[in-house]
Amino acid sequence: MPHKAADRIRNVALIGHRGCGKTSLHEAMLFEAGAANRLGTVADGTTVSDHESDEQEREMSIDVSVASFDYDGRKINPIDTPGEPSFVADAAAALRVADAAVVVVNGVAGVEVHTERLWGRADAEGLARLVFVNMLDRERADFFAAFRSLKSAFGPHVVATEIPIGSEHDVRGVVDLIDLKAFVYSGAERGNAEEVEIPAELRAQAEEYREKLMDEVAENSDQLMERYLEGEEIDHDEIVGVLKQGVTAGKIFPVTCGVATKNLGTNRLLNALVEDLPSPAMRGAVLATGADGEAIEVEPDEDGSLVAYVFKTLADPYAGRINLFRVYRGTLRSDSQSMNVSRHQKERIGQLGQPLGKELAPVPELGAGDIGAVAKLKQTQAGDVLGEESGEAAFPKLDLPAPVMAFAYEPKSKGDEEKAAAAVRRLSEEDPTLDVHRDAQTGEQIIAGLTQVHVEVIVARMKSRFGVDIDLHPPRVPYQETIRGPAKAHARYKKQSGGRGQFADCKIEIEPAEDGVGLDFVNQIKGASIPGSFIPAVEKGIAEAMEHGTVAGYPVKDVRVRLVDGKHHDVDSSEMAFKVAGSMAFKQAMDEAGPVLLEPIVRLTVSCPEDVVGDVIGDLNSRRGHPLGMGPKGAMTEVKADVPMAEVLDYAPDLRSISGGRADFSMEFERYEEVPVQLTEKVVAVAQGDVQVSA
Ligand SMILES: Nc1nc2c(ncn2[C@@H]2O[C@H](COP(=O)(O)OP(=O)(O)O)[C@@H](O)[C@H]2O)c(=O)[nH]1
Ligand SMILES: [Mg+2]
Repeated sequence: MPHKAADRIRNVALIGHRGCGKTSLHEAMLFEAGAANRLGTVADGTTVSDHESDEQEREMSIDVSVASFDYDGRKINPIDTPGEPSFVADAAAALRVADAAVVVVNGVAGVEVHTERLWGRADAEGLARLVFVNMLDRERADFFAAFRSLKSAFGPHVVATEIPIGSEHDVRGVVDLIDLKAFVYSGAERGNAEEVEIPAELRAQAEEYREKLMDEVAENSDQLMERYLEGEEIDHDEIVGVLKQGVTAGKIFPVTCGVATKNLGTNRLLNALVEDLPSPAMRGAVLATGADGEAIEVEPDEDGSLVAYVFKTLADPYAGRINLFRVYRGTLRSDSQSMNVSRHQKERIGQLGQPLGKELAPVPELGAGDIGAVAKLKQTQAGDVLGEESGEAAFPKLDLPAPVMAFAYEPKSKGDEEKAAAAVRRLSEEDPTLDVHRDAQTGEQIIAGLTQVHVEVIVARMKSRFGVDIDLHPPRVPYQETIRGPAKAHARYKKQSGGRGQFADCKIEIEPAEDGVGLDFVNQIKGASIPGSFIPAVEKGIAEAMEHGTVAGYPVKDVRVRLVDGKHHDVDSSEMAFKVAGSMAFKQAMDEAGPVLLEPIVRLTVSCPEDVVGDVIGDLNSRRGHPLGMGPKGAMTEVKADVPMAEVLDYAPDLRSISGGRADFSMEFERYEEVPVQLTEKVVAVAQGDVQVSA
């Protein structure tokens, strides 16, 4: 079996806010295309995509999931992604390897917070986007309201290619605006669509929306525009051809609709993937970095030298490590030799697989543009590139939030320490937003993730996959320190205790630097007051001093340090001495430079029933929260606020009791802010061990 050519493939990531129906739509596409022989449901835990036991229990996607199938002579690789922000790494990875995104929108709520966030990520990756307005059968679902929310969020080039027939429990089908044809659906079986006349009451509306569609399409071709304005009939293939060019260029965003759980509109979505979205060949070259750091273009040429990018690593306790990858250039073959060009390690490629959820069907080869899986590579992990020695290429790192929710942990049974450490290490291979380390100050083992849910999922996986039970301690707030003004310091380190002495002397000036800089070290030594070979030691001493600030021992961020002068001794000076002097000078200067404590602020989005909004906001105010506004979100009200992380470390049970369990929330790290003075003293006291924190 030869591989599919790059012009016959569609790689599409399903993205959207949690619960908008991505997994259900993924399932319906597989079912309609004949790749799954029943229509599984999220409630029963029977979908191809959510195959992990914890995904089924939580009724929520956690890992990216790929399924490949043939449809209309194409190979379609739809990638289901988690909408929950705790697992954004997988959504980001999917968007990296897709050529287009299917943006799924809840027909009741319209555009939600993470619809916008993920749209932005798709935009940054330069992807074509097509929208599917789902859940039109639900009470209060309104296609046109959702469509308006899409236009107001994403601009005038969002354009309907379909409108629904009927609404809420009475939704029956769709009108295709390109061909002006109507389809109704009965039951959820495969092939449930039947073409009918456009219902009389929808004719005028269909004409109106078709005109809007044609205006947008014509924008993308002068030649078509001219003929369209002259009133000429434009045929299907021509409209679709121009539409696809516009979609590929990110200049037009078609909106389709349906009901995933009733397989309503899925056949038309499959056709839209083929007709409206680009193949890897049409998308063309992607940008990467060459061996010498130069920008290179990687063309989807199946005969070129291999470039395959690994976008997800799964730590399966039985099958070992499984890597999901996309071939960008060349052809990867089963049972071949390859090279991990990111780590400069040879890799033996065993059996390649074509994924369908957790199943891998063996395939002999995968060509440029295609997506597949391979088990048991020795060194390779997500982010790495497989290639040939000659064809080195690297892709930019994914832009992911920092793991700020840090918990210390301990195994429940003594003696399980090694096992626990091995389990978290394996799980952190799967997840670039997980940080596991030993705290240098306290010696505790730390698991840090994006949110509490994120860390809870990891703890549950340690138990279910690796058989280790751990206890989490209350999370600790990752405070930081910085300075607010300039200062100077002069430090001399001198020891004369018989034998060879120690001598180093340096003068520094410090000042606040821009956000995200960390340490900006500037060497302004003129002449040889400090020999060049000792300068790195001074910088190292300063960097070490910055690991523990003078306010409460937290890491110091964003300081510019100029080394302006110093002295040395021909015999007694050493790197060691200059490191100590650098560190002493920094501590002195920091004390004089208006040092402050910074705390992380999270953005909290609470979705709750109207009648508890007052209580929710009152409670957030008492947590030093800064309300950002509220508004209706479908049947619920959404409240947003920026709140210090220290005040919401254990928010879930409190929100549950305020709302009687009817509210939901998510939080994401937003920025660092100065801790109010009266609270700084408390944090300092705790950090110095004078006060015990109670859980
Ligand atoms: N009524 C209705 N329910 C749906 C539809 N699509 C999904 N659901 C339900 O909505 C819930 C969330 O769906 P899911 O596919 O897990 O959403 P995801 O988080 O985007 O993957 C599940 O209980 C689905 O059964 C739909 O079109 N209509
Ligand atoms: Mg899902």
